[in-house]
Amino acid sequence: MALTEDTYDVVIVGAGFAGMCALQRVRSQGMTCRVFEAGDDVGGTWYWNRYPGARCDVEGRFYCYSFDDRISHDWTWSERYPAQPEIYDYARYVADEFDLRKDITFGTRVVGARFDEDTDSWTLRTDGGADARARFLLLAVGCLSTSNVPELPGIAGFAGRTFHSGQWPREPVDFAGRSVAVIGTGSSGVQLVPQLAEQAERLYVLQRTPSFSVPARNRKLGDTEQIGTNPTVRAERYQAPQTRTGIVYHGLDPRNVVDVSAGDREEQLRWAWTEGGAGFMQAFGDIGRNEESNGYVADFVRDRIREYVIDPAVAERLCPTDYPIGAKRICVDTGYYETYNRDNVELVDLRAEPIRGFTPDGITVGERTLDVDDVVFATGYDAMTGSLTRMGIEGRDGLRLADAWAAGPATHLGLGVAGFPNMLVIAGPGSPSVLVNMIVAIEQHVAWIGDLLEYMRASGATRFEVTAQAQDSWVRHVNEVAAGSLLTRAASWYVGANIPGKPRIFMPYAGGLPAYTQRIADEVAAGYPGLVFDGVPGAVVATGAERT
Ligand code: N01
Repeated sequence: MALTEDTYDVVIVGAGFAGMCALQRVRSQGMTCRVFEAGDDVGGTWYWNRYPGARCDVEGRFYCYSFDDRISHDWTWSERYPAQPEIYDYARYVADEFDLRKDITFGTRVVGARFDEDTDSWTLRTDGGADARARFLLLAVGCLSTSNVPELPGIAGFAGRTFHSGQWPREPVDFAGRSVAVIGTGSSGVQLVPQLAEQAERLYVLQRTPSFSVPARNRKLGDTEQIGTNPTVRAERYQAPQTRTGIVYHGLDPRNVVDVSAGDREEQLRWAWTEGGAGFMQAFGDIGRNEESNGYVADFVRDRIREYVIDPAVAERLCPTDYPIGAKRICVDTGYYETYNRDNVELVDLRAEPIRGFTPDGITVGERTLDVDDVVFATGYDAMTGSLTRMGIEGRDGLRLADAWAAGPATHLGLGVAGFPNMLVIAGPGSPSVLVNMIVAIEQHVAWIGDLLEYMRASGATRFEVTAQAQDSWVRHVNEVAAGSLLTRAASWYVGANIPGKPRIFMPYAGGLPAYTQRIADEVAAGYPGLVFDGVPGAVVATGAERT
């Protein structure tokens, strides 16, 4: 039974970058809004991921809002790739500038949401008892927010400390003099390993699948390289949404790798490697599409690994060989491969020595037990759907989102879900989200959603719902686009392969921002043909055709 049940126009779940942006937008439209956030502060990913080395792999000048000049022009990034504390500070700065906290309930998790057909509204249950009702439900829970901690035998009996990269303690953790195991070598592990190697007495890196990683080439930024001081930097931030990834890169060669000479290929890849960062994957036009081209680039990176790592056997174990480069999210590192040249670091190849279980003092791999004081899980997330399907969302006729998505997520344009009226997902499955600059993706969705709510206010509609036909058609398109790339060729979290039992569906939209932007603009221009408003198809309203 609810202690209180307040009523709002909009309830937003999550106060990360998506939730904050959405709150500011709906407020500016004169709507009442309440945000529920499980953490004690704003920031989302950048609130939770406080692990040593946590850093953005998008340059700061692109990793900031553009919807209001104040919060982009007045902010200064100290480094090319800002570290977690600075991004968290930025989130707090934005919250202060717009006085966002007064509409956010912190330390409160939404544990149920039910659509009421009689009132066209959602009723939310929270673990704090502060329940709420709202016409619209906006889900801003993040794509990588439900941590994956594998169920390994004996873990409950392990006497040491355990951590997950995405639930890092707020107070600093001291690893000095300790024997530490890191499990996982994705983006989080690749960032953690060099830092932990500096602190710990002994570091074991437990690798199941090696990652391709590109050096970040991080550096300090000067006063003249900021959005507020440099017109070129500013112009590029505003140009970013028109690019494929939401980031402006320079010096890219639009030609296909297979169409250039070996000399030109080497020169361009060396240049991109020296530039550093994820832009390496854009060095040529077809790295993500053509297997042969991709192979050349993967060979180039494997050669760099062999250069960096002194022990040839270790270097070979660090070389990915069974998936195309980029099919798992490319990692961006500072000193990752070089760390394996340290005497206190050992790479444990779990393919040769699988984890058999935990003892009170360590981890048994293959035929030996590693004595460890601390275990750091860098084992990733139940990505894109985990936080949504665990929230107890029930749409029309009691349909549970977890059931509706049992065979994989299905959305219309990555925004709405058939059977779940008045509910919108920000940067959810079926949208570019994790494949592009997340801030650009978020701002785009928030603007589209704001326009939809305004359209409904103007037309007096109280309910919208995605049609099953529009959703099926979008899901087909998302799958077709993914099949035309190499992205489906790895057992990645993009396809849910990291979570036992999760359906293998490629979840984000791989067509790039321009195609997606055009598609969602077309939907608006055509009067929302994929939606039904108060029982009337949007296309009928738009064309003025007779209502039946
Ligand atoms: O997680 P991951 P992440 N036994 O899923 C291994 C973003 N991000 O937190 O590949 C042993 O990529 C797993 O092995 P395998 C970014 O989008 C960004 O690192 O499944 N190992 C893998 O090595 C990124 O892609 C930034 O065989 C197990 C690792 O754990 C996403 O978040 C920084 C295992 C998980 O890698 C997720 O990255 C950090 C098991 N049972 C994160 N289960 C930046 O901006 C899993 N693994 C830089």
